[in-house]
Amino acid sequence: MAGLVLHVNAGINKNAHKVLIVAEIVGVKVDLVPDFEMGVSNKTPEFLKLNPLGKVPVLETPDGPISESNAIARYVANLKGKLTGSTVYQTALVDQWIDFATTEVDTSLGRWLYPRFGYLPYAPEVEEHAIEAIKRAFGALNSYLASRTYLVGHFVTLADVITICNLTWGFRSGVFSEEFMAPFPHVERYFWTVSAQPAFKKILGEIVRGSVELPPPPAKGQAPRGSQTPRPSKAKAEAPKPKPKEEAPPKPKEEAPAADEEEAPKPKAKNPLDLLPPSPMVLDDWKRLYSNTKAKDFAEVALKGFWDMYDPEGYSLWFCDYKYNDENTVPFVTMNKVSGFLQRMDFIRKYAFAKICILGDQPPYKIKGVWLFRGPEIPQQVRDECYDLELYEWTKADPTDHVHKERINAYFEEPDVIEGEKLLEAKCFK
Ligand SMILES: N[C@@H](CCC(=O)N[C@@H](CS)C(=O)NCC(=O)O)C(=O)O
Repeated sequence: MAGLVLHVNAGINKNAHKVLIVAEIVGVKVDLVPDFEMGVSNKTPEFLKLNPLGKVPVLETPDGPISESNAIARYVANLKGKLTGSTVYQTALVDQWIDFATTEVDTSLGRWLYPRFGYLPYAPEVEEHAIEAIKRAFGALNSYLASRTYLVGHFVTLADVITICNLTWGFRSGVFSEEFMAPFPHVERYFWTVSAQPAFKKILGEIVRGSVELPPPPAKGQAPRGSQTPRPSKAKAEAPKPKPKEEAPPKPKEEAPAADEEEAPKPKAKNPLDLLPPSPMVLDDWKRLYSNTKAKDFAEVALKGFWDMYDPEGYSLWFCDYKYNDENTVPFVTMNKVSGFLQRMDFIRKYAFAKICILGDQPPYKIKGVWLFRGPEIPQQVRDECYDLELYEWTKADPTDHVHKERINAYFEEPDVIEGEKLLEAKCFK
């Protein structure tokens, strides 16, 4: 068949993501219009012929255009006869959950978020009503998901794709905080497990939960938005609003930045860490040794190699201990926290190595780790850029201290038990 062309700038547009995830799962090729510019491309006479409303996404098909993201996603799924249920009843259930995700969740989430993003006027009573409506919807969804992995049957359906996409901005923005989601653990688990599946991850990227609720915009007559203090989540009272690119708000009225625009490299200034006196230790050599050493040889080869090459003048080692371990009651949520932290440290990868361990055989799980940084201190840019630092207790390690050295060795080597606690998971930053 002739090609399918999607008019949208897919960047962070959840409606485009619905279509692209379905295309990925069922194996249908969907091309994006190159250089689509929101506010320009969707206002041309040619575009208005495809959708007189001037809204995206629109899919051009050999039979004609289709608008409305749910309908487009359903069309792509139907091309392969997949994802929409295998019996009349299942098909109805898929439709039921799509309507639920659209009318019971998405509409209310929009009323909650869009005033905060500045796209709609703010009215406290509208927000209050929207939050109550989401709680009611989540209450029902939570009971339903208590014994289920997916919304319909035992596999992903179109209902899951649309529901996950509709939920993403609640998590990315932080309004679906751990505190807000606490009464809905099955919705929480459903979101993180389904969104981590390969087709979802490929299109949505790594989702990081915003840890600070966005400030409510001022009602009429109040101080302007910039003068308001963000409302922090309970667990991280001091944490400033995180800045990862993925957490930019969606732009319903204008163009979402294209993926390539978002990733455009900034002009490179000299990193202050490059101005430190040269060190004989080459971090990449250690990272290679770490990665290439077999587990059985780890102590004799990798650990010995590390201490042989470690340069205490040019590098420093730091223990980090999570301050709020009592929050870590669900293993995968705890792991997501660590993944988010390491993701936010990506910019320092060239100058750092770390091993973070999740310990314990029952909740609350402990997060402990060790960082190796270029230079004698935790780099200032890390202190400035990564709000996670405040969530950890930092102690400079003294490798001449036997206890410190053994602790570092254990984190690097990952034995089954560390400091008397079962090692649940270890994550390496290299
Ligand atoms: N219900 C529509 C919503 C489409 C929509 O609101 N699109 C926004 C971008 S996310 C848009 O095109 N806005 C431009 C405008 O309002 O002029 C769908 O699911 O596709």
